[in-house]
Amino acid sequence: MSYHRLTLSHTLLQEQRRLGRSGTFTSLMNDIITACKMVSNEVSRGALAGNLGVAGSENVQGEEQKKLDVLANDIFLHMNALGGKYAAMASEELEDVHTVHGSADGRYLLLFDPLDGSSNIDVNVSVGSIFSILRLPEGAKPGSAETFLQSGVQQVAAGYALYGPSTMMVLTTGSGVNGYTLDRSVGMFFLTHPNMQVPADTQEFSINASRQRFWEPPIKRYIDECLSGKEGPRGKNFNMRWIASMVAEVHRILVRGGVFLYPMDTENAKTGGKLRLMYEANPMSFIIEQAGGLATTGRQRIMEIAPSGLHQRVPVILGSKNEVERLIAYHQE
Ligand code: AHM
Ligand code: MG
Repeated sequence: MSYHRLTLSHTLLQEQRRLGRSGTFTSLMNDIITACKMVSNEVSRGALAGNLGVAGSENVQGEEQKKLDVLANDIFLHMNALGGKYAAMASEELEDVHTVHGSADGRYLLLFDPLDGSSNIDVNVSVGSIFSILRLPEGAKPGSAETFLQSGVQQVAAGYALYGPSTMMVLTTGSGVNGYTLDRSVGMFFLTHPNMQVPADTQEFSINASRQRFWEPPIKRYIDECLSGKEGPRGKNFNMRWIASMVAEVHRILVRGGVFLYPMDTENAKTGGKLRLMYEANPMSFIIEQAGGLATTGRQRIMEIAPSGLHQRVPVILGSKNEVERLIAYHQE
């Protein structure tokens, strides 16, 4: 029963009191929560609201935008500008930084992927929103892309909303990871998954196997060994999952362990990989590390990458500690 549980807003208030903070962060988190509830509503209404299908436009990455990509982006921009606490925002769907007008005292920066995994929308499979919060550097001019180019270790908070059979919000502010479930009847998120932990070992991996012919030797080796099961060098059988929705994939790993790979391969090497550092890889790495897992490119800790651009792409390997360590070792050999 949800009335015996803490709400997300209450846990934020508790944290604010514990740290003696002014409430700015709590207020900007409340705007994100509202935005996610609105996106959840649009996602769940689907075809009834005419929300499926393509928008007829392309984003900065040259990808075809879905109607819900555009709608979710508009919701995020609007709701998060209202509080005036952000100096600027950056989105997967926007080429340039979006300066928040009338926010002279805005001290934070918001990065987001408003609807991740959007190839799943029309087939009614889970999608999500991902966000990352940074501080506006002292004396920096809001509105320049350079202010956003901070490494992942500088994130103040990161989280995602998962629009699945239930809508969930998973959040870290740097002291563990908590998961909340939306109770639609009262429109509030309740704490249902306190202190989420990624198990150190796993027998489950996720990778888009259609790209196998492009993989580098360490990835080929790792997957071959998993596939050879009990009789192979790992001495155990592995299961495989691929949802094509990073939020759903990371959520599964937080709940029952696993390893997620979207590596750089010979085909995507020219762009550095597929997933975007600033609003996909960094926030997810922060969450996974806070839950006891690891996140790497194979050659470098993702959160230590010095970003070179707002839409930079990177290889991503994350999840259960012992598997990710094994993958790092294979890359070093
Ligand atoms: P998107 O932000 O355009 O939706 O792309 C990111 C998504 C991730 O959620 C997912 O892991 C990956 O792209 C799936 O890629 P693929 O279609 O190659 O399997
Ligand atoms: Mg995305």
